[in-house]
Amino acid sequence: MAKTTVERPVEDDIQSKELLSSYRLMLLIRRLEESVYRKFHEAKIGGYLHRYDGMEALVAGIIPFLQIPGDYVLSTYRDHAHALACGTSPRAVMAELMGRATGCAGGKGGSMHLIDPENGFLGGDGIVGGPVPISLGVGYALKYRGNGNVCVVYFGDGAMNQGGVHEAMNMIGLYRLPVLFILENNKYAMGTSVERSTGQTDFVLKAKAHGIDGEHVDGMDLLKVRDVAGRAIKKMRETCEPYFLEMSCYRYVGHGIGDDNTKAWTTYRTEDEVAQWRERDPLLRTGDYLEARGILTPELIEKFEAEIAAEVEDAIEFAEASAEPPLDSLYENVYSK
Ligand SMILES: Cc1ncc(C[n+]2csc(CCOP(=O)(O)OP(=O)(O)O)c2C)c(N)n1
Ligand SMILES: [Mg+2]
Repeated sequence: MAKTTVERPVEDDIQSKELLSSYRLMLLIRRLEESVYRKFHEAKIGGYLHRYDGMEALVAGIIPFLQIPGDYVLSTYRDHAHALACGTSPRAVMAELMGRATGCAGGKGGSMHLIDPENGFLGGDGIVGGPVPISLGVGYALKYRGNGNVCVVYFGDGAMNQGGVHEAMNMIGLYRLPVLFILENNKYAMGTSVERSTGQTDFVLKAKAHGIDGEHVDGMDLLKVRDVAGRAIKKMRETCEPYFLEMSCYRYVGHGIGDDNTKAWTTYRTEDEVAQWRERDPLLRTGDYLEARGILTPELIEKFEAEIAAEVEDAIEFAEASAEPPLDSLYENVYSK
């Protein structure tokens, strides 16, 4: 018997395509982070690094809504995902991690300082809370230009205890600048839980104290993130107002590469806690959602996995074959001209 095809509204098709592409982006981020862990332990990557495993929906559900060029993204040191979501190639990310001249910061930034202004990514930042005062300047410039552009700034629950963050938020609230705050509430700042570091654990209330409206979002749910962020960004373009999203999320591995990734629960979180959050993995949940609707199939997952494995391998080969920055470039780009 011939299969009957169900007519679906065009919006459904657009939504399906977007969801599929966000799913693939999350898979790329996860697989790249896993490869980065291996490469660090092979001593191919030096310095330090922080992974985004578990938090992928926070970039895959927001950054695709941005208009680049025009909009900007600022991130913390946990920034590989943000660069990839902005469109920085896996080659340029991997080469930067390996300190090569072909990296997106010319091999001088490393993991915490990926940057790609042409793709709207104004960089990661090793200073906890550092991106927020920068977003004040970016937001001011965007308001001044008046093109309806927005600046999305990512920062952590620990960063919310930094003085400079509140000074900047005060001014963003005062000047009504188009800054979208994405508070990555992954429950810990290194090994210190939110409950042990602040008397007010509701971060939206803290934003409201600065005259900035906001809401809580389940950051493990790609659809919810997309829904809230899509509406917020659309409104911000019309009103040129700041907005604040507290994203409840979780990092699956240790704080950084020095915090044993395989036994991250031994000191400050329990194995049970990690396992419970693993059940809410945004990749699995989005995959299940798409499979249930016939948008994703096991064959397509296999195809994505194969393509991504090749992309990551290509990035590694490219980085390893690239030269380190020449010694006489040491003083280049120290100051802007
Ligand atoms: C100004 C400053 N103080 C302290 C540190 C050391 N430090 C690095 S990461 C970190 C924890 C930040 O936690 P959070 O803001 O929740 O971000 P997460 O790592 O959870 O993404 C600290 C204290 C730093 N890099 N900068
Ligand atoms: Mg945190």
